[in-house]
Amino acid sequence: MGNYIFKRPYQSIRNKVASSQTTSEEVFQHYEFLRFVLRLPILMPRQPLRLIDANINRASEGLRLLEDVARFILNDAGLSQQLRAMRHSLVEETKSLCVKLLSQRDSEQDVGVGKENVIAREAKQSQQDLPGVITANAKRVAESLRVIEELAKLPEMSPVLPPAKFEQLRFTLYTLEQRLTSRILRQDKVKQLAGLYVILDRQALAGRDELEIAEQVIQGGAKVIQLRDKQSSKAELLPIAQKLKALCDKSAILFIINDYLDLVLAVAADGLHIGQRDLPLPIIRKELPIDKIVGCSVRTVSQAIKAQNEGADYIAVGSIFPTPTKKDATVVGVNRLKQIRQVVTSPLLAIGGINEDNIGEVMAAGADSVAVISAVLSKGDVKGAVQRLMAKMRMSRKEEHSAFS
Ligand code: TZP
Ligand code: MG
Repeated sequence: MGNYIFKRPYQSIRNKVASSQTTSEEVFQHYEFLRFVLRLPILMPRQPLRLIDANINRASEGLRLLEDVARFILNDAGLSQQLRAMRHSLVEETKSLCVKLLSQRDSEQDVGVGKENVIAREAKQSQQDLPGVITANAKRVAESLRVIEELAKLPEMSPVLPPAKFEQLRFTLYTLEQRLTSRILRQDKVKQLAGLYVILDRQALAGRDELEIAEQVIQGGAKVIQLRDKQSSKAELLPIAQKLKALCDKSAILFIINDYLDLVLAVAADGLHIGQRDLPLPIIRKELPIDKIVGCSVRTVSQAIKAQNEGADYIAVGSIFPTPTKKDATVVGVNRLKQIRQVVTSPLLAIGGINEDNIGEVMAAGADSVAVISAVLSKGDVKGAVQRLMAKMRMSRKEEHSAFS
């Protein structure tokens, strides 16, 4: 019978309970009758309140951790804002119970304090890395929300604690956990984009061996290689992509494929590069494993904002200068890069007509990195060309402004 909180006006019920074998359900019904007649407050069971209090605390602690990962590690304003909104709505939904919950808190008597249970042990084991920490905390939040949801279904609870709200929060969490984990899994790859990005355009290679040139590019110190071919069949490209992938893996270089989602999947490349006429980014995201990066080419400020909102891992802005490599490319100029830099926080890659003479200007305009074809592939000394471009890029990079840092 100690299950329910009795106040002085309910003394008669208390006496009745003490002197008979009345069940708690009967007590609850008596009380509900009196409550209706005397306009008394809703009777709250004591133990569920204690459980709800503990689980609200657990859920909001876990949410805070996820929010901080999004904010301080990923610098992702959108994601951290969504997690903060979730935490606030948890507080909002339970606000009316705040005093009652605090009254039932009895941390000193908590038999679970200081004891490591199986879940905690498993969580610790999986927390060796950041994705593990995220998974463990998201699980903790989901479990707590589920507990609150189940308790909210008790007849005496549901009027003040709508169970559907907690179910909704749980499903929002599942989506945010997936976004957070996939961002974390791609973060290291995105960081590598800070190095020079060399596009192995097979037409620009003009019959030279892709693998030999790729080796020189890697020796020069480039950090990303993209395979681009606007003419060959995918059947022709597949073995080339496989060899390049193996070489890049061996050298810890990122391997990106232009245009072809299916080739990325077939060779397990690190990512895909798309333009404005390729499949939309949200469709591509659904098809690619969550650890693959996607880059998107843009010409305008609105295209850049859209690419960022749709979750592009990097945005290629170009063509910055006129280029013989892509004669039909719209030349957008360095100013366009500056405009995009002002509104977009995603890593920006400048592309189009960039060489040793203008790379400094492009970096100063806000590029995080640079992608080149002819500045490397038109040179006899490929390795030397990469080294010189990288040296100039390093010189002009202002670390504190880099989206990769
Ligand atoms: N997209 C915009 S310009 C361009 C592409 C693929 C060509 C870049 O080649 P280059 O030789 O570095 O100007
Ligand atoms: Mg394309």
